Amino acid sequence: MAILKIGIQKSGRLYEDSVQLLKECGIDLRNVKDRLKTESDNFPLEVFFLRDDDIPQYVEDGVADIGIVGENVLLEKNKQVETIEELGFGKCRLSIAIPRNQVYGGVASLEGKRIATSYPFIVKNYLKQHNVKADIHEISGSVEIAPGIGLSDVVADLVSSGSTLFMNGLKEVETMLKSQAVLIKNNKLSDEQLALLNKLLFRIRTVKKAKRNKYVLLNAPNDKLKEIISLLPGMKSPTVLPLAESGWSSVHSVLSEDEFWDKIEQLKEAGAQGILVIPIEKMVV
Ligand code: PRT
Ligand code: ZN
Repeated sequence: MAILKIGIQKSGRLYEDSVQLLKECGIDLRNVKDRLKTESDNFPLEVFFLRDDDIPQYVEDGVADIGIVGENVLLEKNKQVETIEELGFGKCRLSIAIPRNQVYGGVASLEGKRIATSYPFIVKNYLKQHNVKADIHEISGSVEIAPGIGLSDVVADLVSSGSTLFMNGLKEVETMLKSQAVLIKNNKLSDEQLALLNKLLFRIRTVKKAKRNKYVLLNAPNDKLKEIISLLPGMKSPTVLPLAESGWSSVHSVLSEDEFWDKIEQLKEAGAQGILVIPIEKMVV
């Protein structure tokens, strides 16, 4: 029997969401805490808990067949693996930041500067693309304090809310990369493993789709029904049921997150009442 081995982060920012995603895919994991690896009882999946930096290498070597890792780490490590799905969590950007009191003069102004970063490979490529020569200082953590202690002039670091930069007197001036967690795979999986991976991918996409959509229930006066229905996409067409009160109907449909607020406003304007919005757990299309 084939089994799929997945590498996920042992602890840190991607850990919770990675375990949660597997759970939402209906994959039960035993004793997740403080283990190096665990197996699922109800899916042929073995889970390895690793440092995020090691995941691309493990997947390239086939020690793990697939893995969940940030695109920032993936690009930095530059291993021979294939990205198969964006997972929508662990979102951040890799940016250049300079002391807040300085005026930024574009990428060219980085010429000759000392740049502190944990991402030397990505930064080197970025500078090369822009024909800029700078002095890259690789440090493994607390990059944001480097200018304050005189170690560098600027930094290239991960940013999400921006508060770490702010608290250290820095401002973000260039975004080199937008990143999120992705699912990666080894290049030489067997047919049986690929079949398992497809099964897992189908579940992941089903969960992702559900998260992007909401189930909407509303009451509509029958004379406005046509207009209200025209606003709703639904999976095929909306479900319309008569209400006990004559002249009114209940309309059920699915709305995607992107258009959600606009549509709700339009529906209200068109005469919809008692609008209920319900999260969807799984969405198979
Ligand atoms: O132990 P291990 O090596 O596995 O973990 P780690 O310490 O290297 O990584 P970890 O857990 O900090 O991050 C794992 C991954 O989460 C990263 O590789 C990114 O893909 C993703 N991610 C998303 C982030 C952030 N957001 C983030 N904000 N990783 C780090 N940060 C740090 C950033 O370095 C800076 O220090 O958070 C600070 C900035 O946050 P804001 O909100 O103040 O801007
Ligand atoms: Zn790490």
